Amino acid sequence: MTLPVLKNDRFLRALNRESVDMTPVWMMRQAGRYLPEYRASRKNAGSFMDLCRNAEFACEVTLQPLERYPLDAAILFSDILTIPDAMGMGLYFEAGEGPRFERPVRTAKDIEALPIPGAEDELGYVMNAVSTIRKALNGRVPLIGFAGSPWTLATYMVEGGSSRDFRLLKELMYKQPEVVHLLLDKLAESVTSYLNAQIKHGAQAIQIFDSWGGALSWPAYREFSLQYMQKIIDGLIRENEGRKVPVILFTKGGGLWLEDMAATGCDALGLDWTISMENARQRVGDKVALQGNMDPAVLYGSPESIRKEVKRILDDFGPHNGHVFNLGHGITPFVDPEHARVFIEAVHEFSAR
Ligand code: 1CP
Repeated sequence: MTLPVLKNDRFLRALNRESVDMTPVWMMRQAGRYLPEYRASRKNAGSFMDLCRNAEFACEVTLQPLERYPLDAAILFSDILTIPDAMGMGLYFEAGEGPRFERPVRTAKDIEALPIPGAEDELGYVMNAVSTIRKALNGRVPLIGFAGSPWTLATYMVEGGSSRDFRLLKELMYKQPEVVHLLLDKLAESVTSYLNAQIKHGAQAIQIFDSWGGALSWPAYREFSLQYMQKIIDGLIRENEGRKVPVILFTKGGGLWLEDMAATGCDALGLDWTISMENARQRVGDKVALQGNMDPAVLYGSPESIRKEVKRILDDFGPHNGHVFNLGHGITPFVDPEHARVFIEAVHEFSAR
């Protein structure tokens, strides 16, 4: 089967630090609860995991933000917790409380018993979604595949759900580091095969979400998060369909560690809003592209204040190649969809060469 040519490739070009006609933009969590059409699809599907497990529904919600806005990339609709779910941990969502696991893992015995899930078997529904979305996109924009970092997945698996302080995982890390390494090793292997399967099914770029790596000390970040993301990057398929498959590494709160993140061989770093784009570019801009970095809370402001902040960030990055505009973390359910439009259109308007 011959694939349609990519009509808009400025996202992939920017990740390769090539010239673009305007700065590409997408939003983390762009398909989600701030969109009324998403809430309707979720109701039709029955639950969040039903949306993920059904390729037609996953495709429908992936495309919803692209129907509304001139976004430059689509991101697979799924979740980072599909892997621990496929390991048999019993993922469920309590209304308004986020993800939970029926059987958290807290001992060496628990962790030894965890299987490495088959990317084409237990996780085959995700690959189905990737193929279905890629086909429906028909070359409109590139499709991003993703996974959580081993450290970030481990926080949910040990704590049993979301956490503020990661007390149980950190306690285990300082008392029995070898047990945590056993878990992270299994996760790195699972994530690598999962991401490679996404690439084979049509993902054209990959983002690794290390949402909670920033909660670690500098040495602990290297030992318990970065090391395992490095392993994943070393094992990923880097070229497919005759084109490079860029890898974006996003550690929220990782601004102090950019040099080491860039040394992993990734193609781009995702930045949160705590760092200046200019500073980040001077430190690592000859090695990797940069993605970011507007505070999602700016979208609560007025259209004028949103436009002003977009302009500031573009100026902060300056007239160089290698910028993908994004929020510094996911868009929240409370954002007015019209404000997301103002944001996306302002990026294109102010950056048009
Ligand atoms: O409808 C609902 O109530 C479910 C809300 C929801 C959604 C829309 C969850 C549960 N996951 C998702 C989709 C999702 N999750 C995507 C889809 C693609 C897109 O971006 O449009 C992606 C990339 C994720 C990734 C994800 N899930 C992360 C990493 C990114 C981040 O925000 O830091 C994390 C930490 C999760 C766990 C998770 N799943 C769902 C929620 C509400 C959470 C976060 C819980 C927490 O804050 O601890």
